[in-house]
Amino acid sequence: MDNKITKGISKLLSYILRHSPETINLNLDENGWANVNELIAKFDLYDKRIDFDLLQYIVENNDKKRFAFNEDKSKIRANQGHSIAVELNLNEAEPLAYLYHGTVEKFLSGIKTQGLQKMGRQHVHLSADRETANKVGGRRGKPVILTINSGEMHRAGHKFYLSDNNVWLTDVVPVQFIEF
Ligand code: HQG
Repeated sequence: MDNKITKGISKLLSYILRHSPETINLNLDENGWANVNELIAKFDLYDKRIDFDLLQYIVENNDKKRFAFNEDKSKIRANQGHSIAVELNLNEAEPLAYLYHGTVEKFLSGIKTQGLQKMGRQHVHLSADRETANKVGGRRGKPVILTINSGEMHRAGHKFYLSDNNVWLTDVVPVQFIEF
């Protein structure tokens, strides 16, 4: 399967399933699930269409496992990253002592005054290793990696969640838990 085509479709799917289902008049339930047949029928963006095989290929091969089917593959959703309000029933989990956040220089002054905020998303996104954080920060320019004292944060009562595709999520990271 052509990588460029699947990457383009995957980006559009992220947009639809995380941010803007109304663009194609798609219904999501309160847990973020879309009906697969409805999605296939309504998906028509920039002359791009999808069928079940392509959708299945993307779910299975997406580099960050961004999407998941339900058991009988009649429904699909994004595993994390939503800006629209959906209840993902995320698994609460105890983090390792340190997690990482990749960002860029221009955001540091804001982060130093307000800590890490969820900005447009439902959670602050953290990575288990520096390499992943480096990629996340690299989307915006030269990456700056912040080390989060997640063990200490957890002991202080902050909740952490681990998404099905292994992204660590939390509501806010107060500045005292960030090593710059
Ligand atoms: C920054 C991608 C100023 C924060 C990635 C980040 C990730 C602040 C940006 C996932 C701030 C928000 C999420 C503050 C945070 N002042 N700037 N107080 N607090 N920021 O995209 O973590 O490919 O919402 O540092 O791989 O970059 O879409 O978050 O730079 O997992 O699956 O505000 O998105 O995954 O940006 O990325 P985002 P993120 P996907």
